[in-house]
Amino acid sequence: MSTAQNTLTSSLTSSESIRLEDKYGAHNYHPIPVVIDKGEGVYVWDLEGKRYFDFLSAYSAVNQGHCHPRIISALTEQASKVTLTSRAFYNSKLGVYEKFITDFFGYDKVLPMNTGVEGGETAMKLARRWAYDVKKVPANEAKMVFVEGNFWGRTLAAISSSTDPSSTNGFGPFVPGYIIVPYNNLQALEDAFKAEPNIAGFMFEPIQGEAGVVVPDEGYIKGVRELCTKYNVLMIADEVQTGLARTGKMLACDHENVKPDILVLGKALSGGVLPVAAVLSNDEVMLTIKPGEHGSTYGGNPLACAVATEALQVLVDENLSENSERLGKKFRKAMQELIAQTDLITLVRGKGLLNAIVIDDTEDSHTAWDLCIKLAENGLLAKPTHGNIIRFAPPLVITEAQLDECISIISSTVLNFKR
Ligand code: IF1
Repeated sequence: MSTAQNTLTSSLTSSESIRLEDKYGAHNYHPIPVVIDKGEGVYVWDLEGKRYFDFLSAYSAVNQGHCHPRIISALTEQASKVTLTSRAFYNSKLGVYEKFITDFFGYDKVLPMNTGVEGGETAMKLARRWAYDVKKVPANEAKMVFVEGNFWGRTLAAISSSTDPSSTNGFGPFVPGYIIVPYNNLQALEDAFKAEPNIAGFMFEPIQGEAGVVVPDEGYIKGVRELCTKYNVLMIADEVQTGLARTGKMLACDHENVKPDILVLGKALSGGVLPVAAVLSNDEVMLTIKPGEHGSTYGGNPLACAVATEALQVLVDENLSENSERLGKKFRKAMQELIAQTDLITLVRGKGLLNAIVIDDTEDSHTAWDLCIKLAENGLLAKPTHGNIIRFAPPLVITEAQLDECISIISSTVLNFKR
């Protein structure tokens, strides 16, 4: 029995689908004109059956590959039992999942949420409560420190920390109590900590994703840890995009053996199957929030617990961190060799399989966009972040042979590209 949706889409063409989105959907995105109808592993297919390599992975939400069979079976098995109970009651999956994920990352407790930005907001609320209850900051005086170029979502609290006009213009007024410092600058961070006694937390990405895969200097993460400890500020790592094997370690903080006070996860925590986020910390922080003071309708639902448990186990069983580390090195080496043959690309940067190339043109040029259109024609999907930067982030299940094919698609497209 075909579902209503399948009946509606059975004879749809890509251009009809785009027209429907344009007519009936908000215009809050400008997608690459490809209509994805099916996904499996590193591949997606459009409505006409054309196959592409997915080199964006839904912004690192499908690290385990599209529709991973183990994750899908965890989903379907639980979906046939119970999907949502609310937290008004206990459910048989949550406690088991909470033990699993806190053991997995080495924290006392987890607060389950749904989207990455909910994770960030939860981390910020925890930090503020800890500041008032434990650090004894005067009421409503708690400050949060963020870095220039940060991106942690689209809510008003998130965009209030943004230095990107496309995130902030026309959405004021903004959440007060924020201090913004340059990224990758330990002196500026210490100066801010010295100048302000009422800081609750410092939230940052160990590698900045949306800013264009900005990798900080070796030692920055460790330096942040030391300064947060020295000045009694909670170190909050937003690993929504960099976490879960994406950068070649389970967490980007693992590259410097650093343990944040609060860890925020999302995206690939569910393998791209449904929104699942998690905020992990130890009791001193986590227990400052009392019953009824925070939560969400879907947070900790049994379906999410079943899916997230399997999604995490797949990362380990399939050695996806190691694959990401090894093939990431191969990819950046290949891009360096390509850069030597073209003036279109100025540099490649990244860690593991979170990489980006910088196009030799201005931020407001459409060269990167035009190159992505050509890449799509040649069977590889990617999209520029800011203007002239293209992020390359395939699912971590990619094989060496598949990566070789993608490298040749990128190289031939670049070498044949006409500005
Ligand atoms: C969009 C960007 C990426 C994130 C980090 C928290 C969140 C994100 C480091 C919030 C979300 C998504 C949002 C999505 C596109 C994508 C994105 F381009 F917007 F900036 F990946 F870089 N922390 N990033 O990257 O998680 O609430 O979305 O689940 O808004 O267009 P979310």
